[in-house]
This record gives sequence, structure tokens and C-alpha cells, in this order.
Amino acid sequence: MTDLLWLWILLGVVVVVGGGAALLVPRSRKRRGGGSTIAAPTTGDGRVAEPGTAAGPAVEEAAPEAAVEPAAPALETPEPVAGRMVRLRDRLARTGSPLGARLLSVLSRDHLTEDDWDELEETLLLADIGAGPAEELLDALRTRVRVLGVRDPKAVRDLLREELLKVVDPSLDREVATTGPTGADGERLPAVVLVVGVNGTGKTTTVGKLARVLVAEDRSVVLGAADTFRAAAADQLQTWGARVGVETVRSDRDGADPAAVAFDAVRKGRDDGTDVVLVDTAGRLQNKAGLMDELGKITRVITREAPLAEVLLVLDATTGQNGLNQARVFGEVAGVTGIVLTKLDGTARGGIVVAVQRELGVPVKLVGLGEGPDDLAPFDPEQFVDGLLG
Ligand SMILES: Nc1nc2c(ncn2[C@@H]2O[C@H](COP(=O)(O)OP(=O)(O)OP(=O)(O)O)[C@@H](O)[C@H]2O)c(=O)[nH]1
Ligand SMILES: [Mg+2]
Repeated sequence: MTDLLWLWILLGVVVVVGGGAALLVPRSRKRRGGGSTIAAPTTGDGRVAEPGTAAGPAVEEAAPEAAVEPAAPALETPEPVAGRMVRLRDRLARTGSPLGARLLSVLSRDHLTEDDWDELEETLLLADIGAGPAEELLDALRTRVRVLGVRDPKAVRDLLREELLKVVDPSLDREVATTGPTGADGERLPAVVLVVGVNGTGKTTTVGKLARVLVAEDRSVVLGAADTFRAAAADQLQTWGARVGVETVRSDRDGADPAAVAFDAVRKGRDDGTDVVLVDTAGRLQNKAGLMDELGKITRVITREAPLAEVLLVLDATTGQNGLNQARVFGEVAGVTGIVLTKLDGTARGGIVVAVQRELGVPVKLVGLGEGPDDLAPFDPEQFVDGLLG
């Protein structure tokens, strides 16, 4: 009886000790797996274990951890740039076609009355084309329709296409300058592209997409996160860059001097012999005091290292007249050399292309036609007009 009792006590001790040991093992495993670096396995008293000693099992346990170390994310291959606007034209046609369809339906009427011409004008104004260009376009159409007596739908379409193309102006140089100048001592400097605009227009997205365009063209790129307003902005930019193997110069401190970050980015671009430095800036309201100073300072500081190749103003195509007001302010402040019109996929008011070019006297160079990483296209007037006409 006592023998049996002892047996039960012995079994109990074995179960408790064994169970306790089993609980300890996962806990110690967990501790070792915490960091991203692989720590050397240790013995119970903290000494580093020799392989094959009593702490041997720990060595075996460590091996799978090394195996599950996440591999570096594979770099993405951006889409080729050629033909992008053709690919995105359907998207434009879907949102932009009310303009083309309405114009065509009125123009094809048998006898055009004053009311019809008023309707045409209204349609153009609703598409944000602006009063001046609308009048120009209608005057030209009136003359040609009267002189030529055009009624056949195909001929009307050709006529409208020609006149729309004229107001969009195919003669403007829309190339984004991405070749830097040669310095005094023969050093090839990076092309510095500064990207400005109010918040939410799509600056950071555009910088990210543009980096991909350049990578697709085998150009080397450095990004500068001069939006130091919030750390998340630099993270957003860095994520875009990392996807295509492009480095981002940033400050880890919120509210750091944006001009200093821009300067560092350009300096790095110079040191590394990089082709293009893209500098993202903070979005700010057009009436915010200090806008002039801040952009002025960024520009001055950058040009100590290399001249600005481009100042791109990013405008949201869906904001209409408000976007034009912004354009005016930035045009005065930042010496804008090109416009990026974003969210053209989400608006039937494509006429803003014409209005904003007139307002600033600088061409639309790029258009954003979606949220996808490769939904940025060099602006092509012909494809654009075809998109409007559906
Ligand atoms: N549909 C569509 N959405 C776009 C386009 N470009 C940007 N966006 C979206 O617009 C939003 C704002 O984009 P951001 O790039 O963060 O804008 P931002 O100008 O950098 O904003 P701040 O840094 O706050 O000034 C995001 O949700 C983008 O995905 C475009 O061409 N089409
Ligand atoms: Mg941003």
C-alpha cells in the first residue's frame, strides 16, 4: 500500500517537473526570436554555448529562426513609359466623355441656332476650360462650320478634334527636364526636381510614380523628404522608393528644417553621381503665412548645390477654380516650370488642362490617371483630346 503511495507521489513529481519544463521552453524561445538580428544561443547562466555542449538543443532551436528571417522584398519592375497615356485613355474617356459626347451631339444638329451655340459654350465652361479658351474655340468652330457647311458626324468630329487640340496647344515643350547641367569643373550635376502644391493634391504619390518612371528608363534617383511636417510623410515617400530600390534622404525628427533635408538630398545626389533628385515638399494652404519664405529658402539652399531643373506644381483636377487660384499663388512664389494634373481619372472637367496652362503660362507635363503605382503618364495632347471625344 505504502509502495503504491510512493509510486503515485513519484509519478506526480515527474509530471509537475516535466510540465514546468515544457512551459519554460517556449518562453525562452520567444525571447530569442524577438529581434531582427540573430543572437548567439546561450547556456542557462548566460554564457555563449559551444556547439555540441549541453546547450546543444538551443543551437538546434536557433537554426529555424535564421531560416524564417524575412527575405528582402523583391524589387518591382515599373511599367514602360511609352504608350502609357494610350493605356490610360479609356479611363479618361470614361470620365471625360460627357464633354466630347455633348459637344458632338450639339454640333451634329441640322441647323445650329444661337441656343445651340450657348449650349456648346455652357458645356465647355462646365468642363473648366475657361472663358477665354471657350470663346476662342467656339469662334473658330462657328467660322469653319459656316464656311464648310459641315454636317457629317465624322467631319464634325474631326473639326472639333482639331480645334480642341489647338487650345490644348501641341507646340508646348512638355518634356520633364531630367538631365542635370555640367558644373564649372566638368562635374555632371544631378537634375533637381522640386515638387510643390497644396495638401492632398498628390505630391508624394507623384514623386513616387515619377521615381518609377525614371527607374523604368534606367536613370538613377534619390528622393528627398522635405515634408518634415509629420514623420508619416517621409515614411510614405520612403515606401514608394523602396519598392524600386531608390533611396530616400529624410530626417527622423518632426519639424526639422525642410530646406536642410532638401540640401542633404541634393548633396547626396551629387556625391553619388545620381541622375535625378526628386524633392517632395509639405502641402500647405495658399494663404499660410511664410509660404513665400519657406519655398524661397528651399530653393535658395538647393541651388547652392545644383540648379533646379524643374519645379513641378501638382494640382488636383477635381478642384476646379480653387485649383486655379492655387496655381496662381504657386506660380508667383515658386517659379513653376511644369504642371502635374492629378486625379484626371475622377473628373469630367478635363478642360482644366487648358485653363491652368493659360493661367500659368506653363505646360501640363504629366497627368495622374489613377491611384496605381504606374498611373502617371507624360501628357500627350492628342491622346488627351481623343480621350475627351470618347
Ligand atoms: N484617383 C487618383 N487618386 C490620386 C491620384 N494621385 C494621387 N491620388 C490620391 O490622392 C491622395 C493624396 O495623395 P498624396 O500623394 O498623399 O498627396 P500629397 O499632396 O502628398 O498630400 P500632403 O502630403 O498631405 O500634402 C492619395 O489617396 C492618392 O492615392 C490620381 O492621379 N488619381
Ligand atoms: Mg505628401
